[in-house]
Amino acid sequence: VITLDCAFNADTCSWIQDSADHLDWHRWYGRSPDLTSGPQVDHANTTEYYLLLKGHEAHNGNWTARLYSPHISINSPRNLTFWYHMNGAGIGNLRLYRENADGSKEELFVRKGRQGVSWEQASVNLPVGFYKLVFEADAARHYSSDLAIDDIRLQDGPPLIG
Ligand SMILES: [Ca+2]
Ligand SMILES: [Ca+2]
Repeated sequence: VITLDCAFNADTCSWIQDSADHLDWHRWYGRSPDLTSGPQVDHANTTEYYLLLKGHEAHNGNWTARLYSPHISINSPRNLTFWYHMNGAGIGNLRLYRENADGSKEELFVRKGRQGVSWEQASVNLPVGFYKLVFEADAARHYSSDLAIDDIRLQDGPPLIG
């Protein structure tokens, strides 16, 4: 059984950092290092962890950080929720897409630029199929561009089989 659920408080659960991209997400707690972007606390408003893209690391051409799920089989449409924090003048893009076995991709969610001061919840429909999910983020500037995600949860339904 595979779970996509993750609060990032102990580790990244089943989610895997891509080693073929340019940089990694950081598991971080408390205030993000950029003073004009990023969250103060994780989504649960605790001293626990979230996942952070450090904008000053990311702003170098089209540098991205990706996070992969394991292969999953979705046999009937499912709903995935997660929380994101995108507050800063230099915020780039946050994408969630599916990557199929043949390498083709389909975007499921995208936000571009500043979205407000608070954590916001995303609700994404996962289509039927066999694929990996990929979170991908970048930065528009090297400052004011820290971007965070937290609390991924697959909503009601049967356990996932890889
Ligand atoms: Ca958390
Ligand atoms: Ca990486």
